[in-house]
Amino acid sequence: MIPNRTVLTLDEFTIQSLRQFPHATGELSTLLRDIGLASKRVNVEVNKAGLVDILGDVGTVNVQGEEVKKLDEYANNQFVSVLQRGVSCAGIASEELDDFVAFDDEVSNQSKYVCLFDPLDGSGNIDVNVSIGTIFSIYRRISKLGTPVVKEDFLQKGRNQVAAGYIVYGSSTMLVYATKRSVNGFTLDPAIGEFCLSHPNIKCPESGKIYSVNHGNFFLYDYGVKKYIDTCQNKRKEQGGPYTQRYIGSMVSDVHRNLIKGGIFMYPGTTDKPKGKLRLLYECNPFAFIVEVAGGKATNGTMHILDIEPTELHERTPFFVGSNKMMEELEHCLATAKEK
Ligand code: AHM
Ligand code: MG
Repeated sequence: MIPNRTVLTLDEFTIQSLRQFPHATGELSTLLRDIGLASKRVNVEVNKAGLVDILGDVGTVNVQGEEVKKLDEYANNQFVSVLQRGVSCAGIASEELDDFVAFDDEVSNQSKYVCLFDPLDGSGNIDVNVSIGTIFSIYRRISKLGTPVVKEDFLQKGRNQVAAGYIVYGSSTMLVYATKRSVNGFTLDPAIGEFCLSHPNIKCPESGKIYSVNHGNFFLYDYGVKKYIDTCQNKRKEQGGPYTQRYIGSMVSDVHRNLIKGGIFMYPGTTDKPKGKLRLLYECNPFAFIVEVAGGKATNGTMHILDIEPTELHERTPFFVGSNKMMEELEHCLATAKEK
């Protein structure tokens, strides 16, 4: 059988989208192409992870106080160098780096975008061959064109994102990205080394039956979260229950599945870590943007993630994201819960 080669590649798709905006410069398309290129390089290494001596810890500790795996470092370097060599990014901030990096050369200073990313999320899963991912977020800089970018360019609220996306290195490799208009998914065709449009115009189902949370932390959650988990487990059959618990421990895969099938993903605060584990800028904002464009919702339990004004590059936040109806149920539990 001759495979269907008429599907749009990522480049073709972004260029075609440009045609609807005669004044667009194409800078965002170029930036997405660069991200696609870096992710293809990372993908090659991820696929070899079991074969070559790339597993294990580099031995250093990242700014979050966690051990850095070799592949994290490789992924980070790929994204930084591809974007730095490109012409569409003025600077980056990464979960793996203490501070943002202003590319600060004549060409980069003329770029209007900055990019924030988690180069390899869920890296604790590398050694055991479980899906991992890259998450990215793109903003228009607020500092003056022609100058090096500054911290304020990165500390914007999520609502200002121009685009956001993720790559999941799973049973196949997929790149999903959202602009304000739509969310589209592209699967890597290894035969031609291109991301091909496989999931056009992704919509998050209004409701679902999957809830994703680290149950091990159950007794450390607030009463409202416990109550919601209880609700998921006690749904009657005629209400579609009990809901199914699915938690990979790789947020990219967990949220990707729930986005396609309908569901809710939660990383609440715990008694010892009231702000939870996930980073607002590198993990929560991009997913909040993607899921909201797809029709779902994301909050920190009290407000929209996208409305939080960040104060630090590496700040964390409790995170709840998913299908509208499930989010409504969660919000009801949080609002009516009395601490017990
Ligand atoms: P990482 O950025 O160090 O990989 O951590 C983020 C990951 C998420 O992908 C996942 O949802 C979460 O950590 C799982 O954490 P836990 O093991 O505490 O449930
Ligand atoms: Mg991460």
